[in-house]
Amino acid sequence: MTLRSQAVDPPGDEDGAMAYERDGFLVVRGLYAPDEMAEWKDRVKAILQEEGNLNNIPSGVRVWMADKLDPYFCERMRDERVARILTRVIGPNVEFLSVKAVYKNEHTSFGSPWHQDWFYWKGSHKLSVWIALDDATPENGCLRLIPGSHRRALDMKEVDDGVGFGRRVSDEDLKGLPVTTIPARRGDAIFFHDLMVHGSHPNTSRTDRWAFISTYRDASVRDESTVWKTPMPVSGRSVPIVEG
Ligand SMILES: O=C(O)CCC(=O)C(=O)O
Repeated sequence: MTLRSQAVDPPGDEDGAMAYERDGFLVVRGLYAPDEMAEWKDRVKAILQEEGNLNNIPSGVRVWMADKLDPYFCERMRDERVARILTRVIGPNVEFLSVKAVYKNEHTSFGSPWHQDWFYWKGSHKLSVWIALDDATPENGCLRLIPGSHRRALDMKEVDDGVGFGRRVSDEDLKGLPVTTIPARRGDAIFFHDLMVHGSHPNTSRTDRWAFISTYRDASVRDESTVWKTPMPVSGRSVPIVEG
């Protein structure tokens, strides 16, 4: 599998926002520098190690709410590079909600199953950014998604097999729909809608595949979701939080 080796500029305002609206996702190559991703990965590994969670979480997923996040990352989840794209796609008022590390390695080599994130939080629609901390390929578990699937909520099935993602879309419901696999270089970012049906390939490579997924919302829209109590501003102003 050949990956694009060169970072490309993010699409212009119109192109990026239109592609997101049409497809439900937007790939921005080289949003962050590869060296920086190595630093993020070292840092998040050290945090997980200190918590005792590095090899302890069977799903390989650890979530931090904005106010509980290491200040180093909190700053980077809201910096100019990402804010520039978020304000094009979401609008002038944006809040940062949370971030998760998703780590696939020899202990957590399964792919993330097909799901729509919205069922985990409901309320107003959110946008997440999947950031490659390692090069990601079909062999080591890169993201896959179904373009255009953000237009409707599908049936989610409750599943408990011990690896997280308790609400999933069944393969049956996806029959005949086009699947896009998105290999990524370290520092590439995939912006996607919370109704986007997505998952990842299993990691059969025995090498690491780490990603960060940060989540944002339009801060000018009332949100009935009770998941987030402490959003942080990225841009513009916010409506008061709805008490849950
Ligand atoms: O395996 C992955 O990186 C995808 C994780 C994912 O889809 C999620 O956490 O919502």
